[in-house]
Amino acid sequence: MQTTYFLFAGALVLLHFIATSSASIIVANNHNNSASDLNALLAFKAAIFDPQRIISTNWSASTSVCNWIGITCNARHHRVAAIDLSYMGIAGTIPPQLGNLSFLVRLNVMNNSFHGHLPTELSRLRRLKYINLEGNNFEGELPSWLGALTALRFLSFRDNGFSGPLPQALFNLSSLQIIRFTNNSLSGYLPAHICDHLPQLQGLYLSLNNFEGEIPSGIGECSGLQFFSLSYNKFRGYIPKEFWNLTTLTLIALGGNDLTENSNAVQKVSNTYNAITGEIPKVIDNLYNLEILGMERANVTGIIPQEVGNLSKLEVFELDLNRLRGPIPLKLFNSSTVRVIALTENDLSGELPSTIGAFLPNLEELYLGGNEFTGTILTSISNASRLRMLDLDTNHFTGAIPHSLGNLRLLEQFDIWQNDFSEDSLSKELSFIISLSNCKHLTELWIDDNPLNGFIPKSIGNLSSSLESIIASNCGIISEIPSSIDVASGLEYLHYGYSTPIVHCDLKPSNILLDEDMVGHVCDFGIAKLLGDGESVVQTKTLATFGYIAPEYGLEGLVSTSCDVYSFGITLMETFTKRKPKDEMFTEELSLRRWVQDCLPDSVIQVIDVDLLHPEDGLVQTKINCISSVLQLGLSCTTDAPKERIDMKEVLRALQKIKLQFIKDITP
Ligand SMILES: *[C@@H]1O[C@H](CO)[C@@H](O)[C@H](O)[C@H]1NC(C)=O
Ligand SMILES: *[C@@H]1O[C@H](CO)[C@@H](O)[C@H](O)[C@H]1NC(C)=O
Ligand SMILES: *[C@@H]1O[C@H](CO)[C@@H](O)[C@H](O)[C@H]1NC(C)=O
Ligand SMILES: *[C@@H]1O[C@H](CO)[C@@H](O)[C@H](O)[C@H]1NC(C)=O
Ligand SMILES: *[C@@H]1O[C@H](CO)[C@@H](O)[C@H](O)[C@H]1NC(C)=O
Ligand SMILES: *[C@@H]1O[C@H](CO)[C@@H](O)[C@H](O)[C@H]1NC(C)=O
Ligand SMILES: *[C@@H]1O[C@H](CO)[C@@H](O)[C@H](O)[C@H]1NC(C)=O
Ligand SMILES: *[C@@H]1O[C@H](CO)[C@@H](O)[C@H](O)[C@H]1NC(C)=O
Ligand SMILES: *[C@@H]1O[C@H](CO)[C@@H](O)[C@H](O)[C@H]1NC(C)=O
Ligand SMILES: *[C@@H]1O[C@H](CO)[C@@H](O)[C@H](O)[C@H]1NC(C)=O
Ligand SMILES: *[C@@H]1O[C@H](CO)[C@@H](O)[C@H](O)[C@H]1NC(C)=O
Ligand SMILES: CC(=O)N[C@H]1CO[C@H](CO)[C@@H](O)[C@@H]1O
Repeated sequence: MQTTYFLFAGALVLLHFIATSSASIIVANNHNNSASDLNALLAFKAAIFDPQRIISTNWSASTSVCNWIGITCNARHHRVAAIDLSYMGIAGTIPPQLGNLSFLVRLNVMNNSFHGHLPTELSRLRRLKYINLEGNNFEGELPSWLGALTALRFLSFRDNGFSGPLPQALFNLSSLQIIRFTNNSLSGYLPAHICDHLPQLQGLYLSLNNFEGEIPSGIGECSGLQFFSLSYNKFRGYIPKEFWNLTTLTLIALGGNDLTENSNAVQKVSNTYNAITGEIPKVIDNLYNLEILGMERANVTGIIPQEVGNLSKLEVFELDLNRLRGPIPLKLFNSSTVRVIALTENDLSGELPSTIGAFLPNLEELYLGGNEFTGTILTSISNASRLRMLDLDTNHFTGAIPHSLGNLRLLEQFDIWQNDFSEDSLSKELSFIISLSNCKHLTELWIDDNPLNGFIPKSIGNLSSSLESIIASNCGIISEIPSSIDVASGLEYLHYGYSTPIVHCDLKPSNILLDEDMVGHVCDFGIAKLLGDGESVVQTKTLATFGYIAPEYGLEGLVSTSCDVYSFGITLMETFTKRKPKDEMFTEELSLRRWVQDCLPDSVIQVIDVDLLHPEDGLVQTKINCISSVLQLGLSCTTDAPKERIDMKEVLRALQKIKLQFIKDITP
């Protein structure tokens, strides 16, 4: 009997050995894990398409699953607790066997190409706290079994193809903190008592779906809500007044661009493109942690309440495209935190406060265009020294534009067109533009439909730095002439385009910017001068650049439009000889001008930059003739006596003639 027993036990051992021998290594190496973890992951491996062969080579049955890439086991049971296959460039489906990973707490397959439906078996994952399926191609309705995942805290299906309504059971998951369904095809209504069983809810992200109906007043019960995102849906109606009681709200991103929730410091109310109607309630002051208030196109009306001044952390205040009326509360201009004030396209009115800018140390963007504001634009605006964008267009501002705006070193864009400025104050704009020369970042200037806009370049480089590349290019001289013409016509406009002539005073190649289309623009009005009524010459300190400066300006400080003509002539000579006036070959006796003069016309080839000639095209003589004419023009621009110089109108005509002649000569 005893023997028999022994034999039986031995047979059992043997049987066991035989049964497991094919998988013996697996069992031996995973003896701490349940076999079902292994089987589940092997089933997962089989369901994954892995072009980079990361999973297929790493998930080897000869090592413990706990050492597999993307797998983390818990310390106590050595069971699979987390799967993180994010950003692995893999595709495939989630197999039902994954529901056997009964210790699974985290599942993250973010940013891959998984597709298909979620298997019902996942409902068995009672320990699951974190599901991140973002950035895949999952589809189908949101399963109601999600309601069985009672430990769930974080649920993100962002950027997938889920459709249909939100399952009611979802709103029973009392541990849920984050629900993120941004950018799917979900539809239907939000439940009236959305928050009743979600005491922990911190973030609700539903932007970029097809939800409709009203925002339920029950939202006011989500007393811990910090992040709320509903934009790009079809919501209608009022923002419920209970909403404004959510003093914990730190990010209410109802906008499509709400993807920066990585920081708790981001605090935002954004309500872009909804048809929510109503007034901004006074309880706005409860939102004392609010940093961003964005309600563009939310169809809100009423006035901006004084309480906005209580938002002591406010950084971004965006209420464009609404129907707000009345003045802007003064307190909004007394904020040390605010960076953006955007109120374009409302019916706001009144004057801007006389201290505007004085108490806005961090203001970078101020958009007030398309309202009914009146009064003058006050010089104190330049106290907002970080201002980059200033948009005041389409209002009823009058008076002059303050020169102090030139102190706004960071200004990139200034727009004040379509206001009620008189002709007189418009001419004052010119001196204003000159004052903007410090604004090195200025790329857009909208004052009026006047061509001075063209003087502020959208540059990619300037003439001296791109000279070489142009010359190296096959364009040869044909591109030099047009950009010289651009510059000449710019100067001609400065000199004659207005009742008050402007003298640039510092024309030189490095102040000519070429844009993408190789169109030349004059820039750097740093020392430009406005000639007053009837004045043709003013006396001033000399600040211009040696070598390009007209003698009467350099010696006596006499400024007239002829100074620009002189500088232009030197610039022309430099362009076509590729010699700077300060080149070491020049001396007191032999200046660039003198050198050119001595060689014209017979030895002109000695001064021409040979790189312009490209002998291979057989047009050398034509080009020499053309450049010869240009250099002759340069000489006419640079006579010592200003009275003997031609003016910019003549320069422009001459250049155009040279160009036409050249085109005629090279056209067969
Ligand atoms: C199994 O668990 C023991 C402790 O219980 C540990 O020492 C051993 O490393 C584990 N083996 C594997 C393969 O995880
Ligand atoms: C799998 O990847 C992990 C983590 O990168 C690594 O430690 C392990 O050695 C790899 N195993 C195999 C068999 O390649
Ligand atoms: C795992 O899951 C599959 C499919 O859901 C099931 O057929 C199987 O019995 C489960 N158990 C084990 C131990 O693999
Ligand atoms: C929405 O998700 C899709 C992928 O499902 C992605 O291609 C698209 O860029 C996303 N849209 C936005 C606005 O993020
Ligand atoms: C939600 O929970 C409540 C109370 O526990 C229960 O009465 C209700 O049936 C649940 N609803 C769903 C859809 O699970
Ligand atoms: C807002 O909260 C206050 C006090 O916390 C309460 O008295 C008031 O009724 C609430 N308002 C709404 C609309 O829920
Ligand atoms: C804005 O609200 C008004 C009044 O509630 C309504 O008549 C109008 O149609 C709304 N506009 C939009 C674009 O929803
Ligand atoms: C908000 O502002 C109003 C009016 O400016 C003021 O009376 C009120 O005390 C402020 N509330 C808080 C909480 O600071
Ligand atoms: C703005 O702040 C200044 C300086 O702190 C203060 O003198 C002024 O009264 C404030 N204005 C408003 C409207 O709060
Ligand atoms: C604001 O600017 C004006 C003029 O530009 C200046 O006189 C004044 O001192 C500035 N005030 C502050 C508070 O910076
Ligand atoms: C023009 O280019 C030169 C050389 O790159 C540079 O030193 C100069 O600052 C530039 N001028 C302007 C106005 O950008
Ligand atoms: C679908 C998707 O989100 N793809 C992104 C995955 O991550 C890489 C690298 O971060 C991105 O370049 C892809 O756009």
